[in-house]
Amino acid sequence: MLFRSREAAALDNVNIFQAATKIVDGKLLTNGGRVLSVSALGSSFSAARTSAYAAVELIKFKGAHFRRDIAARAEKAERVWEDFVAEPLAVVIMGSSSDAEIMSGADLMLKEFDISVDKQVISAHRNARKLADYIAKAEADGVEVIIAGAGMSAHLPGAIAALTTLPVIGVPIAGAGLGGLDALLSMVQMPSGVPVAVMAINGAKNAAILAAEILALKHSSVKKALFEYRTKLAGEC
Ligand code: AIR
Repeated sequence: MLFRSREAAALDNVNIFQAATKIVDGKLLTNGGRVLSVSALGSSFSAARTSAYAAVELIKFKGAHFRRDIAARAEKAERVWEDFVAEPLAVVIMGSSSDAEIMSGADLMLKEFDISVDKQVISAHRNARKLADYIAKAEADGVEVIIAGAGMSAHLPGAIAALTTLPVIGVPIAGAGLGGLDALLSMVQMPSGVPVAVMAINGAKNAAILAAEILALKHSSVKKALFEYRTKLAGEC
């Protein structure tokens, strides 16, 4: 009677209600108006809406028409809300605001992979207590990887690694004087048992890519973004 309506009703989490119709002499009659309601469950508005409209697209009958904008506003609001509440998966910490320009390379790359990130300026030497408190909170909030950039006697990533078992990626920043070699050696020579993954001097972008590779083990959207990035890279050379 209603083309593929059984198939539509069989979709996961979809219910179809028929109303304002009656069968007379084997024919389905209506006075017009709404004759079917399709509802769907989902883990988000967006998922529910996609399921409901997948069912709607299957149902065909003469004179059928339907609204295409149901829950569209809720879906849009949900996207805004998701951006707002997204807990950071990664944090970028730098020893000084003078490191910000170099470390913005990490920020840009994390954005390209759509990874939510928190940024902090905390010096391991100037405010060790604040660093310890922040790392404890980040860990409790579900952060999964930490990028730390610092120059000179750059103990920031090592100090963070001492406070957590989360993976720590260090970025030695080139400062005046020793050109970053000081920071590189400070970071890379960690004692056995407390590693830091150290990037090249000023290698903030690679730090973000490595962070993405760690996150991609669990987060399929990051894995997809990384794959797309690598494909683009290959096309450029
Ligand atoms: N730094 C800050 N606290 C400890 C260290 N190692 C580093 C910063 C920055 C450099 O010292 O990461 O690269 C100079 O910092 P500032 O604030 O003097 O410009």
